[in-house]
Amino acid sequence: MAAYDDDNIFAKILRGEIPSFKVYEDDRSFAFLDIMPRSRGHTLVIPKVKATDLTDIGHDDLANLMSVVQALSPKIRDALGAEGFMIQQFNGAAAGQTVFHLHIHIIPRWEGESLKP
Ligand code: DGP
Repeated sequence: MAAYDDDNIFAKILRGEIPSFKVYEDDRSFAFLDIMPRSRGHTLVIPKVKATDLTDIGHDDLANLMSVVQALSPKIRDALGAEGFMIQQFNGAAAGQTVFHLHIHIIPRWEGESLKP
């Protein structure tokens, strides 16, 4: 696994160097709308600690991150009137990861509505 790159896009978003549409923030995590949404309200949740992927974060930080995902997901679903939500997370370029700061996708879903490509 490559070393964490301080200039990855999400690190720049965390530092406020690149704008984002903030959905939630606390002292350990940040959530914002995905720029290439697969459905309305597609949100990314990231830890503030430097972690390239799931293998690069401590248990306590991961537990905190997933607690935020658990709390935020139904709120996003209900705010949008969605009927469900998908959680996705990619590790490594071969698996489809394109930004190498750990992130969890929350993708709201509606019955019969296809995901955007
Ligand atoms: P992946 O690494 O495949 O899990 O996907 C990264 C996601 O990050 C992808 O859905 C698009 C999103 N993304 C990439 N660059 C930006 C950006 O500058 N701003 C925002 N809000 N999202 C981004």
